[in-house]
Amino acid sequence: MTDATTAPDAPNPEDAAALDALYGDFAAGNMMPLWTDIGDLMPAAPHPSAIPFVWRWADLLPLAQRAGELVPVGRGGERRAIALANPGLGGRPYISPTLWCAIQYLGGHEVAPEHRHSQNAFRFVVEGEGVWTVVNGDPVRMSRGDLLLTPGWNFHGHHNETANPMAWIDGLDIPFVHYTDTAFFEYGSERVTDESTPDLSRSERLWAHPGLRPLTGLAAAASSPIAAYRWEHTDRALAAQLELEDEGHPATVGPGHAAVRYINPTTGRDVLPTIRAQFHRLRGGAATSTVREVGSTVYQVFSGRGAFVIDGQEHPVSTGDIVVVPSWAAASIHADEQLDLFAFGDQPIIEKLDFDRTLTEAAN
Ligand code: 1HN
Repeated sequence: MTDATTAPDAPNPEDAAALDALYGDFAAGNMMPLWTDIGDLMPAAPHPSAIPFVWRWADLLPLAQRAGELVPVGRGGERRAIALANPGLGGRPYISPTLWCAIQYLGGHEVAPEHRHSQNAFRFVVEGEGVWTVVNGDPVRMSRGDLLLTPGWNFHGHHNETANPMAWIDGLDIPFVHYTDTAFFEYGSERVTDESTPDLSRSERLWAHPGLRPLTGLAAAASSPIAAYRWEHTDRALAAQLELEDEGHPATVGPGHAAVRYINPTTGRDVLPTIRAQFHRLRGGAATSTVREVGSTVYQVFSGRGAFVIDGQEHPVSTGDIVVVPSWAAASIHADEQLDLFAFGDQPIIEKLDFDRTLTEAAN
């Protein structure tokens, strides 16, 4: 028999009082013992606070339009950008723990002033035209299906050449930069520094020729020197993969699933040091396997209809809808008709730190 005074795991009253005092002194000393405060910091597998979530373009665009009528764009606010806030992230304007995603809206003839920041950014255009983004003085046309890059610390502003408004999505590594206290910001010119509207930026004229790099640019750069990845090239690359599959040559990542990664031509690696950008095309009726991957990924439907199945829950999607897949969520994509998807994620960070893992679940 044991009693309260002899049980090995029950402290005697003096010990209990001493333990309380110890915990009180830990708290007073800004210390936290591991044995009571590990919380969810050591899960057996990632257990994200971010949840799988879908924002509908049909909801986002009218709200951005209303902001366009009510809220001016200019110095101070800088951008009419409305962040997509993951409901699991406690009211922060983050779509995932590392990524920011916003819909940005620029009315006819409006100008978003120049500035620069250490955060890396890109824009992707699901519809519309007429805006040029000026990156380090180089005017870059923004058109449907284009991926536009603004690597960290490049001055950039946008101007709308037309009388029609335009909306697009922005992706940035704002949360990661915030957690790591690596943010710097500086204002630039209130107007864009070059209001010309060339079809191609100087960066594309120098760099965007397949398999060729200028001999004036042989050093590896952390970010891609190509300011715009044009839809005609992306579309052609994806179409070719599916044609080759039809001809019996292995070219797709899975049956009826063509995919490309946007790359930095100076390294062959991701376009930005913190953000991966890819594009997927699924034939109507095709589906991907169910995959878990460390790191978060955001998709925007460029065209078509289908569904994401994330952790067993089905989310139907159509053009413009934005889907976030948190780290290690089990996700597959199904196409009802040809489904074109732009995707971005934080995998360059994960891979540089050697935290990358993927798990493809057995088909059932
Ligand atoms: C920014 O500079 C842009 O340049 C978009 O369009 C969104 C969100 C936070 C901070 C800076 C842009 C941004 C941003």
